Amino acid sequence: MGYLRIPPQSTNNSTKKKKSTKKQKIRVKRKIQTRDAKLFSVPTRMATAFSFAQTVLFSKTSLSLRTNALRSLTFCLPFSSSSAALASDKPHSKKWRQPVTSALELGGVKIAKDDVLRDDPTNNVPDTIFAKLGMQLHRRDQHPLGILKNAIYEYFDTNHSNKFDKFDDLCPLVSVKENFDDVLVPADHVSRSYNDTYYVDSQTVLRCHTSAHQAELLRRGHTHFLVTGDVYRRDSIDSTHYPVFHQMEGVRVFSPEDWAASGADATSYVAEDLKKCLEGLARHLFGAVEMRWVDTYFPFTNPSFELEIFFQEKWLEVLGCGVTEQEILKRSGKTNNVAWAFGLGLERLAMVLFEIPDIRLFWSTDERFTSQFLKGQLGVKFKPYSKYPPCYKDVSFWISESFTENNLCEVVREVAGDLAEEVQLIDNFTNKKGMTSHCYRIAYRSMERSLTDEEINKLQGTVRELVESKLKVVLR
Ligand code: FA5
Ligand code: MG
Repeated sequence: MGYLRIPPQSTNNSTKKKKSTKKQKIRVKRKIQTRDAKLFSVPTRMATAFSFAQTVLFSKTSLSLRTNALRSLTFCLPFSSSSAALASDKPHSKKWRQPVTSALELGGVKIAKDDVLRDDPTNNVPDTIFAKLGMQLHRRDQHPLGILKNAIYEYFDTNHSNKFDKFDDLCPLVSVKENFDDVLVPADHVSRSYNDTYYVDSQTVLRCHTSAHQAELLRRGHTHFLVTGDVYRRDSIDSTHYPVFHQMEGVRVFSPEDWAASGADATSYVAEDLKKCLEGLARHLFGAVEMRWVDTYFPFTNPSFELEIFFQEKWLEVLGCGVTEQEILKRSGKTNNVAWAFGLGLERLAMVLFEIPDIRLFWSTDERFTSQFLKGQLGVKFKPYSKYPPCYKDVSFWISESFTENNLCEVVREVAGDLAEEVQLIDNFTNKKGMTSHCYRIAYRSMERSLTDEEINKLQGTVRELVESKLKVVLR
């Protein structure tokens, strides 16, 4: 247990230094804007900080669309996940969508593409997202996410004598009730907006967190469980944010006899157990790594915490957790119990564990990536096979009232797919007439090949057109 680490400034070279100062300035704003900070949580960065000073060595090889959140995703036909296939130079509109062949079968119900990409005014799911539905990276034993999931299972099985029930194929299409109401997300909470969540129709969403399954599993009588799955969010573009990522939810329900002998009140007992459990998990996975707890807010837990790990010269948020709100337990008939819950960001943990520098890599089908990971092998560090040069393009415009950064990122992703590496606000001012101008820098970079000028110019041209037509902004 220790000290609050202040991330050092980059000192590599003068160009870098200049860039990082600028970045830092912007990052303050972005931190406020990014989903991590705003979706469910509002971190109060006043946390207890700690680090694992000693290295602990572990040897380990070593649809009805709207029905039941527990419907499982039984199989899916293979979709192409290559960025080239996802990149489109056509505008973002249902008419222009690239055909994604095939259908899914979810919990025994066939889901056609049109069931998810509906002609409903509330539908904001693009093709690129539909193409990821059912990929289930977390169920592949040779994929970093599958390897990580299995390692976490191993930790819980060992420390809790196989008590945790595991679910990893629950359908990602859930009702608004399951995703939000059942976990007490207020009616006016930002996470419910079309700007932040993918809606299939006004009552159905692509789950934006695995907490969507908490209430139903509790109602079904589960008291110890882990739910792993793909989750979907409209979000910013950078190396640690992707619109589809994976979470693992953990819930443990305690009974009065669990805390009675401790002398502590139930909430403190459970909060302490939660932190110990997650610190133990971190040691199991990482051995020595610098971490800190941050107090935060979630609608479904109180108190609430986030765990951050120092990675690539920054604090990286890897999970949210807390003591479950009593109302959630009450609704599932557990009036005498207290529980903890957590939601791990699997990509974030895997990035630290395998030293994977960019979240897009998890979707790579390039053999140079996939061949580096083997079932059960946690100790592997990813060896970058190449670094192709990025290409930066700026776009400036007068924003409209309805402009949001997430909408811009959605346009960029639609056009450039995984070639979009980062979208960053680099200039922001308001003139005397009250008009606000934003300038965004888009970094294009392929992880697999060099991009040509012609290709980038074409992408940027399409981005500019769509930004103007779809986002109702005036290009400068
Ligand atoms: C949640 O989603 C809560 N449901 C977690 C929770 C569960 C809290 C149970 C309390 C009890 P949050 O929005 O902070 O919280 O996301 C959890 C983790 O998902 C983050 O810590 C981060 O590791 C990861 N994450 C969030 N957004 C992204 C993204 N766009 N790309 C990759 N990982 C992300
Ligand atoms: Mg968060």
